[in-house]
Amino acid sequence: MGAYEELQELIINGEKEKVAPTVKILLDSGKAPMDIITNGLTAGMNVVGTRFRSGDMYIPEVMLAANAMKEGMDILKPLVVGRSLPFSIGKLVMGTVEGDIHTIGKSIVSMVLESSGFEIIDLGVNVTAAMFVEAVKKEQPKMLGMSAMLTTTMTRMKEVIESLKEAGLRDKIRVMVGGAPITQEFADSIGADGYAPDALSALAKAKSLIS
Ligand code: B1M
Repeated sequence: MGAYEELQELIINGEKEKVAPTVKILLDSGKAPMDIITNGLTAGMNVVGTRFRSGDMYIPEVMLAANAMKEGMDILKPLVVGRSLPFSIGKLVMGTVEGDIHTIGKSIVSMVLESSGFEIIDLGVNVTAAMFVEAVKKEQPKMLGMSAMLTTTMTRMKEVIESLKEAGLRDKIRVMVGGAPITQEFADSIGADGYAPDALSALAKAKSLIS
């Protein structure tokens, strides 16, 4: 089994205690932290998603997988974000929308943007439209990023954009959306400025939106 496959298996099986030693072996062998996140942790979580959808895995197993993923992220995040530039190229308020507690994708996007010089105000998960609006008023960011992982919560994004309009803030910031069920067509339909399918595209999109 290849080095990344071994880490994927640990995520799939939720073997949290073996994740840290395996990540350290990969780092020692010269693998880049972002490659370990993408080819090991995220690739494993994608298999979990497929098995969950087909009924081969259940919620408790998915939670174990998420905990195992967090174990790896705790080691790798400081290594990626540690390369942060000593200045901010733009402030971005980020959160997962109301009713949605999926945190992993949002955190990876935040981490990649932060490592490239963005200042991230992460509001966490289950963030209401009022909380987003309040944060935009207080922080005055260049951008707002919203993540949604459920078809039942993606509609909240439109509510947030409407609330920004009502508060007279919409034309002051750029809005980027993402998450598994989100598409470019959906982003256009709710009046978002940008959509990205993954963390690296989110970085490119964020840079182009604020330039
Ligand atoms: Co949930 N879940 N889950 N879950 N879960 C999904 C999303 C699902 C697709 C699984 C499936 O059926 N195959 C499905 C949604 C179906 C749908 O709506 N059509 C689902 C369901 C149904 C549910 C529950 C309703 C299950 C239940 O209770 N019956 C429940 C809902 C809870 C809630 O939020 N209210 C639930 C719960 C959970 C857990 C708590 C067990 C756990 C979350 C743990 C945590 O986050 N702390 C969980 C997990 C882990 C998943 C899957 C398996 C993996 C998600 C993940 O972390 N992926 C997921 C299946 C899947 O996505 N294939 C699933 C890895 C991550 C790196 O990718 O999040 O896509 P992702 O992020 C990517 C991109 O999307 C993008 O970049 C990221 C990095 O590359 N991106 C952005 C994300 N946000 C962005 C923002 C941007 C730009 C890009 O700009 C701002």
